[in-house]
Amino acid sequence: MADSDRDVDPAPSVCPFCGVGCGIRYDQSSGDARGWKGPVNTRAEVCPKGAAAWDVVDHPDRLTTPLVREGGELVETTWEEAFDRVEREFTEIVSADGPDALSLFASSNCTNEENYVFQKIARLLGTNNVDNCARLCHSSTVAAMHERLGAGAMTNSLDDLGEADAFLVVGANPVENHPVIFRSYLLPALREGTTLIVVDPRETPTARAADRHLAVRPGYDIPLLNAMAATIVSEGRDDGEFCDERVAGVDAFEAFAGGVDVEESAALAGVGSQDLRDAARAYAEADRAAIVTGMGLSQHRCGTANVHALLNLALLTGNVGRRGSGVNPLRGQNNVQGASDVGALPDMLPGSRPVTDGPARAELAGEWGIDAAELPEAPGLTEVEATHAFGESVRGAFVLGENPAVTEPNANRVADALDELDCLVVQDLFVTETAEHADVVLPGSAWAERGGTVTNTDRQVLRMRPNVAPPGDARRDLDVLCEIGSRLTGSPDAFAYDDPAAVFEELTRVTPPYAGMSYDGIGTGSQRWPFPEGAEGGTAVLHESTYANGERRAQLRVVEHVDPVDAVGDDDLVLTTGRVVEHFNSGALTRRSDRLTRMAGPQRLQIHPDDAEARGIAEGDRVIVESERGSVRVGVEVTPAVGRGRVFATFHTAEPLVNTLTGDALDPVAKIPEYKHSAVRVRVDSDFESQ
Ligand SMILES: Nc1nc2c(c(=O)[nH]1)N[C@H]1C(S)=C(S)[C@@H](COP(=O)(O)OP(=O)(O)OC[C@H]3O[C@@H](n4cnc5c(=O)[nH]c(N)nc54)[C@H](O)[C@@H]3O)O[C@H]1N2
Ligand SMILES: Nc1nc2c(c(=O)[nH]1)N[C@H]1C(S)=C(S)[C@@H](COP(=O)(O)OP(=O)(O)OC[C@H]3O[C@@H](n4cnc5c(=O)[nH]c(N)nc54)[C@H](O)[C@@H]3O)O[C@H]1N2
Ligand code: SF4
Ligand SMILES: [Mo]
Repeated sequence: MADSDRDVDPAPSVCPFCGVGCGIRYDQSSGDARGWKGPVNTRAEVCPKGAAAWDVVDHPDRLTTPLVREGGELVETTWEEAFDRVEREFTEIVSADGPDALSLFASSNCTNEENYVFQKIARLLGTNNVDNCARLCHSSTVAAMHERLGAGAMTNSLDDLGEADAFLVVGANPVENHPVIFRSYLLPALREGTTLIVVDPRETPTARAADRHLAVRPGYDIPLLNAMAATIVSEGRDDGEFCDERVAGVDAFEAFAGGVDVEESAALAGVGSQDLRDAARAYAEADRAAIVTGMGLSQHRCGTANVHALLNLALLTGNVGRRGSGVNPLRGQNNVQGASDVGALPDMLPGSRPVTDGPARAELAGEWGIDAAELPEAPGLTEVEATHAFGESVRGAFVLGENPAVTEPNANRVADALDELDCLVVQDLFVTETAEHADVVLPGSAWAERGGTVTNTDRQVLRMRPNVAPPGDARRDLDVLCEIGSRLTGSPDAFAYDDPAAVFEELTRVTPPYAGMSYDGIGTGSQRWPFPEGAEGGTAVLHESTYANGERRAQLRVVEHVDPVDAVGDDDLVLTTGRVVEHFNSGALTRRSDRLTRMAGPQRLQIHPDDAEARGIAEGDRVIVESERGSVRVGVEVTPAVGRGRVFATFHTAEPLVNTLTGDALDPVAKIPEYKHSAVRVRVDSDFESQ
């Protein structure tokens, strides 16, 4: 399968998909991608996506030359003309409306170095309008954990999770979405007797592996988690010693918990009260219990509050700061953790320090040779807020390695918004659904065509290495961004890096958790943040004697249920969206792999047999699914696994475009969209039947 025109070098690199960070590389004997024994996939194991990763690299649809829009059409052009166009149009926008009229979408699919350079462009231009799609996945988790514990990241390492006596998995489906974590880190513990409790509306493959499955009503995790906390408190199963030493606000929380009606809360959450109590006991009785969490909790208009309610359980039971415990958000893309660590966020400088933090501003300005006063101080727009401002306060956007036309909520609105821009620049591997709206499309580099570092879900910084040169005239993302930065800011010196290692060296100086790391030191292993001197390889378990914010105690928090935004009428069903193992996010990459597409089969709306029957829907029918925002046509799979009153679809396809159905409501703190609760009506597509 190797592209015969390109020389290949099977240097160890990192899988471009999920945040597990498996080591993969080109394998000459098979002409395909293969795992190598990396720091995470220590036996060289990979999942079906990792195994198919080469399909993307030498795919015939790859962009091999820049494109610009002329007379309404995207036409091929030279790099010089493409760069000139970006420079001219963005400079005009900045002169007319100021730097905040630009918005930069960074990429969790790109390296730390690329994201660092990208946010440097924004900030040297004078705007904090830079964000990455961590916004769409764990921004709520990060907000709650950062506030309560001082660090928005997995509290524990994958290695020590296996020591847990119980796993409480809330709103995550690691069997499909973090397969190597499930198989290599969780499953061995389950085989040794660790209890698995899963809270998920659907009977997912993860739920099927569970000892206890609470099929929560979508959007009703707070009553469920509060009732678990109330059970723990009323039965005296909290860890008094830990609460005395490491927790604050215990009395107020216990008073609140005393007032929680477990029966009523369980009914509201759609689960049996006995099942709920048993799950609470199983979690609290375990000597070590680890929470694993994901999108089912985070992607709600009450995402941050959801995570606050979850953190209460860990604090009450003393399951923080010890091996085999903690609160562990499994991160999305291979570098969603790093993109945020290095400052591709509208409110944070590198190192998760607020854009208003005086010492951090001074440090960054010193490194960049500017006056701290030149750095923008007002927090910028988050991704979804930015699309709401397209054509109004935002006139130009640069989208690096993201496909918002498919992945942002309320897709009809997003498509219109993209067209409202004076200038949209997209840097990608393919002419994606987003690139179809662009004025300039820049051909970037795939995973196997770059060097640099990514930070995986358990805070390990890993190195990618090029296996092959980019195809045709495509260029390495970092080289493209440095040229753009140099032209837009008029400071070529600020972007004159010899290689990714030079960028890494700079970023370690201004990103405190990465201080002391080195490119050579990482080698084919990893360095984990925080990385204090003497802690070999970094710190596995956070919050051991003090929390990451230096505090000895973390607060318990009273959290009240928030009703979902969409009211659910009598004939409505609740749509939740999510993932399957074979496809990745917008599907821009995996839909182009024939083997993955074959394995996954066509997109299907899952519907319960009772709900199907009530609507005269049978297996294999095509249906129209309609929300207040729009409608899609899709085939159905009739299955009890989805639960009564609920339907499920993935968002991996452009046709049907499931995000046509989702809404614009945002969590007030983290600005994460409501992807997991939309009221929809479903009916047979009679046009289709009659065809
Ligand atoms: N195969 C594959 N792997 C991936 C990805 C992919 O697209 N495909 N994407 C990567 C990315 S970017 C991310 S962020 C991660 C996400 O990984 P996960 O967090 O596992 O993602 P989801 O499948 O979106 O959602 C998890 C579960 O939440 C459940 N859920 C829905 N609503 C609720 C609710 O109200 N409460 C609760 N408790 N659960 C609910 C869904 O049924 C679903 O099973 O995966 C990463 N890995
Ligand atoms: N309904 C619904 N919608 C969701 C979610 C959900 O659960 N339900 N989940 C949300 C979540 S958690 C996330 S993270 C987002 C993901 O949203 P996106 O980030 O928009 O999705 P991806 O498909 O990962 O987009 C990556 C793009 O980058 C390109 N790309 C990949 N690698 C490279 C590279 O190395 N260089 C360059 N230049 N380009 C590259 C790909 O071709 C693709 O077009 O979707 C969100 N949308
Ligand atoms: S588990 Fe994630 S990182 Fe590992 S091979 Fe699969 S997609 Fe890639
Ligand atoms: Mo994500």
